[in-house]
Amino acid sequence: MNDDCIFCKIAAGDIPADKVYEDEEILAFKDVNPVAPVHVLFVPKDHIAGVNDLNERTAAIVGKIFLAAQKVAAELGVADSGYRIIANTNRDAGQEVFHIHLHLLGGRRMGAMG
Ligand code: DGP
Repeated sequence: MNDDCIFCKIAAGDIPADKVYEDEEILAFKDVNPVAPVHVLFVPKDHIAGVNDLNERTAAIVGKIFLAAQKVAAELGVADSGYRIIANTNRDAGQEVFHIHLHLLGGRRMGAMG
């Protein structure tokens, strides 16, 4: 737990969020500023600042998050229509919250990358 981290506080239950999935290691909740009809954030409960901070010990959480996202995409009805999973990393990608998270976006047609 990082005391200055908003997603650590959400994971600890200190700040409310609209949760859609939770297990021992992962929490998923609706993005406060959705850019698509389905916009869910997946975070590990343990603090990792971003993709650049993953290592051999912690990388497995990303696969687990993809499995959780697969489940949530099906539950929210976008598994067949399609969805996008994004991990913004540092300034050029516009990362705002430095607790690693994957965005699950779906429910509308999205343009090409870039
Ligand atoms: P980024 O770091 O750019 O990948 O995006 C962070 C996202 O987190 C952004 O879309 C807004 C969302 N967000 C920031 N603070 C909160 C919060 O307190 N609650 C929720 N549900 N979402 C948040």
